[in-house]
Amino acid sequence: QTQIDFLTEIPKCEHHLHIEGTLEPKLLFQLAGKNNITLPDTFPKTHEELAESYNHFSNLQDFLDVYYIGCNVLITEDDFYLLALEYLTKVSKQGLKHTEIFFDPQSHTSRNLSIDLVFNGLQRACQQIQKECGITTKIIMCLLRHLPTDDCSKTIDQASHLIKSGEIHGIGLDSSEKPFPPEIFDDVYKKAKNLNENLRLTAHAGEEGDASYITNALDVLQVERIDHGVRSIEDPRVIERLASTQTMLSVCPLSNVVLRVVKNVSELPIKKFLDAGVSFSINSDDPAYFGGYILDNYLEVQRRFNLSKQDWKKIVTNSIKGSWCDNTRKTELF
Ligand code: ES4
Ligand code: ZN
Repeated sequence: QTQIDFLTEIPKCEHHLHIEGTLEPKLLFQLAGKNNITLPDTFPKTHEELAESYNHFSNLQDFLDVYYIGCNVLITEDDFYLLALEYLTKVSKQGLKHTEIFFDPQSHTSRNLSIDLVFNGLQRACQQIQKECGITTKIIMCLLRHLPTDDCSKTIDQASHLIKSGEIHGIGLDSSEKPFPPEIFDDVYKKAKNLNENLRLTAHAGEEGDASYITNALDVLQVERIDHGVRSIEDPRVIERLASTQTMLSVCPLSNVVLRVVKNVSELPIKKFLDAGVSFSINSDDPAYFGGYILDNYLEVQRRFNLSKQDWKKIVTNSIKGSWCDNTRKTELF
């Protein structure tokens, strides 16, 4: 059995995937044409040039500037449906069993699209793929931390029916991490949680920001998971806390290389997390921009760390445990 077969066959769960980050360059230009969207003059003119430009991001903001331009080509419910269906179809062939999908409503409501239009398109793709391939999904709404908290609060209002019904299963916090620390969003998170006590909470922290961002996300926002979190390794007290509370980190190896958090995947604290008993999952973040989907991220970790079957069993078990599917589904996955 080759390593590719082994890593394809193990039951994988994804917890850190921005659906807008699955917009492949080809589809970006197709949708821009169909929807009559004018791209900036300085934007690459072909999908090949666009894809090539992704090799030259120097940080998170560089990437976000392109990512938000990409968001602008998504207009109709079918655009969101097609986007999600293409992602889910790809990963169904990579042994993905369960995925928790982030979307950024503010990138769309700012262009006068409704949250329902975006959500319905995504949900339709999720329901179809569950029927056809058995992949389970949860949809998580992310707030853009570079926007005023009032705007984030308004977004919670606009999504309140979906939060109350549980169709939006969780809240996350993304976009430029610095200088927007988690504690600014204290009231916004409280307001969301008050709509539904079963609402799950997460936040990006400890990618660009230091370990104190992780501590504040846990203490102030009361999140139960941390997205990225790799800078936890800089503070032994944070490592001890993550391990003792079994708080899962959603680590994104290829993302960290493309956005220059590390020079290559071997610099990530994967072995240190395993040794310290810190729970983490492996994820693709924005696969159309970062050079690979879920399996590519697993393969790169294996290429750099040559983990044992026992290590992989631990990673798979922790990523099932840390998933926000129900216990019946978890039992199926184990
Ligand atoms: C993101 Cl990698 C990353 N970090 C923060 N916000 C994001 N939105 C999409 N990808
Ligand atoms: Zn992310």
